[in-house]
Amino acid sequence: MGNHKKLQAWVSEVQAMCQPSDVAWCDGTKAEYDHMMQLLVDAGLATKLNEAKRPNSYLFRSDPSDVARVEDRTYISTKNKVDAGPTNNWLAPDELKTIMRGLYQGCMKGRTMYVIPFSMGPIGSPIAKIGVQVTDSPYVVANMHLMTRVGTRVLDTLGSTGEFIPCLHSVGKPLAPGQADNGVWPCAPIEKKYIAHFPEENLIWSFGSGYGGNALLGKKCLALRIASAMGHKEGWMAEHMLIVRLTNPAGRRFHIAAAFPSACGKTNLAMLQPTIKGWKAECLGDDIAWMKIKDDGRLYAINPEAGFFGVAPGTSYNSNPMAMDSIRANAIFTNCVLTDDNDVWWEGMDVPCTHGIDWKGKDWTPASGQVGAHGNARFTAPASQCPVICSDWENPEGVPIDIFIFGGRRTRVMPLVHQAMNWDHGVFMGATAASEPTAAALDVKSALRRDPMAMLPFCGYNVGDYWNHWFKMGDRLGNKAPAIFYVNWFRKNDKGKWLWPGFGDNSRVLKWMCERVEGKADAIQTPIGLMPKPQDLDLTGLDIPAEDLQELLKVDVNAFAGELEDLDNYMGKVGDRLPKRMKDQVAQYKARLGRG
Ligand code: OXD
Ligand code: MN
Repeated sequence: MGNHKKLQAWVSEVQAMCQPSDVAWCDGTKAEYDHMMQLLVDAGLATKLNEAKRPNSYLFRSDPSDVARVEDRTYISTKNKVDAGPTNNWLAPDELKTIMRGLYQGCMKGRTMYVIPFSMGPIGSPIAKIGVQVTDSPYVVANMHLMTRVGTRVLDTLGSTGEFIPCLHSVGKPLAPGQADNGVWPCAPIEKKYIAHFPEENLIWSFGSGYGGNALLGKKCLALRIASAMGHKEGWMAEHMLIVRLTNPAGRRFHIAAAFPSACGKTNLAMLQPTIKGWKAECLGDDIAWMKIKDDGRLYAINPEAGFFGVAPGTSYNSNPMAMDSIRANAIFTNCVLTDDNDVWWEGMDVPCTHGIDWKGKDWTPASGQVGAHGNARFTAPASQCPVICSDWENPEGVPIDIFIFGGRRTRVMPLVHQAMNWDHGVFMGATAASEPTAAALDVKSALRRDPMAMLPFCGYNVGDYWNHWFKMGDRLGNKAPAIFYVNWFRKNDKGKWLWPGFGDNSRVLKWMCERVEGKADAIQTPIGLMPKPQDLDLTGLDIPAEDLQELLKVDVNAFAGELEDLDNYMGKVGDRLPKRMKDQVAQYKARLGRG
C-alpha cells in the first residue's frame, strides 16, 4: 500500500464513507487478474469462453440501463458555471458533492473496495500521469489491468509525495448480509448515476454505473476531461485522437493524429493496412493522444492507454483484421452474443451465427427480429496484442506529429478531403466538425451534430477557452505545427451508394497528405480549403467511375452556404468566451463562400 500519506488518508476517508467489508490494494499481477475473473464467474457475472478458440477470455452481460456512457449524467463541476461552458452539464462543487456524499454513504457494504494505482502513459514518461482508482467492481479492476498500467511499480514511482489524481468509483449497489450478485449486473438506477469531474482540484467521482467510460475512470474521465483541463493550464494537449505511423516507400515516417466522433471508424483507421504498394502503417493508439511541445519545437504524442476498448459490432476480418487478431486471446467482451460453442459473435462479424444467447441473456436466432449483440457491445484487449502495434508505442518520449486529421460522418456536402490553409483555419475546421446522426433527418439543417475536435462529450472546460488554447498552441509551434486536414469517408450519391471504398483504401488519401507535407503534391484553392485534383490521388488498382470521383471532390458552395445559419447558432452558444480569432475565421469563411 505504499507510504504515501496523502493517498493513505484519502483511501481511509473513502473507506469510512463507503463502508466496504474489506480493502484490497491491487498489484497488477496475472494472479490478481485471474482472481478477479474467478470472483466474477462465481458471482454469475462472467462466462469463461472456449479455451481452445479464445484462450483466457470472458464474456459479460451488463444491465440494459448500463450499456454506454451517460452524457446526461456527466458533470464538469467548477466554481463558476461559465468555466464549464455551454457544452457541459454543470452543478456547483459543494452542491454536487453533498448529493454524491449522500449516495456514497454505505454504498460498498458487503463488497471489497479495491485500490488501483495506475499510470496513464508509460510509467515514468515525462508526459504520463498517475491516478488511483478506488472501486467496488472486480470487472473494473480487470479492465483497468488491460486499459492502463496497474500496480506496485506505479506506487513506487509515486513515492511518498508524488502527485496523483484520485478517482472514486462505486457501482452503487450495496449487498445485504448474505446477499450476492447472483448473475445480476450491479449498478444504480439512471437517476442516481453521476459521473462527476472537479477539474479545479483534479478529482473524479463516479457513482452508479459499472460500464465502460463511466467506470474505467482512466479513459474518458481522466485522460480526456481532467487531462484536457490540465493541458489548458499547463500548456499541453489531451485530445480524442488515434495515433498512427505511416512509412512511405522511401522509408520516411509520418505520424498522424486523427480526431473523429464515436462510431466514425477511429479504431479502423488506427489499424489500417494500406492498399498502396510500398506504404506501411503501424498503430500507436486508437482513442486518445497526449501531446507536448519538446525542445526541438515539435509536438510529441503518447497514447496514455495500454489497451483497446473497441466497439464490437461491425468489426470483422474484412473491416479490421488487425482488431480481430488483437482480441484472439486474453480479452474481455461485454454485451456480445454467446455462441453454442462458447465463443462470441456480433452483427457485422461477417461469419454466420444461427443460434446463441443474446446480450440480454435470452435464447437468440437471426430470426428473433432483434440484434443479438448490443450496438455498443465492446471488447477490451491489450494493445500489445495488435499485430501492427508500432515498436515506439511505449516510447516515453512520444512520436513527433506531422499531420492532424478531423472528420465526421456526412453522406452529403462534405468532400473526401481538404486541407487547412493555415493553423487558424485548421482550428476552425476542427471546431466546426460535424456528423449527421441519422439518414432520416438529412434534410433538417439542425440535424448536424457539431462535435468540436470530437471532444464534445470530453472537453473538461469551456469550449471557447479550449479553442483559444488550440490557437495559442499554434502560435508556439509556428512553422513546426502539424498540417491540418479534414476527411469524410462517408459520402454517398443520390441513389445512396457509397462513393469511396474506405478502410485500407483510405491510405490513398493519407498518401496525398504526406506528399503535401513533403511539398510534393499539388492542391487547388477552394472556398473551404485546399483540395487535390483528381489526378493527385493515387487510385492505382481502384475502379472508381470518373463522375463518382468528381462528386467526391466537389465543393457545392450553395450547400455550404445553406449551413451558415446552423454555424452562426452554434458559434453564438459559446457567448463571451468565443475567441476573436474564431470570429475572424467565420467571417473569412463566409466571405470565401460569397456570403460575407
Ligand atoms: C469511446 C467513445 O468509447 O468515444 O471511445 O465513445
Ligand atoms: Mn473514443
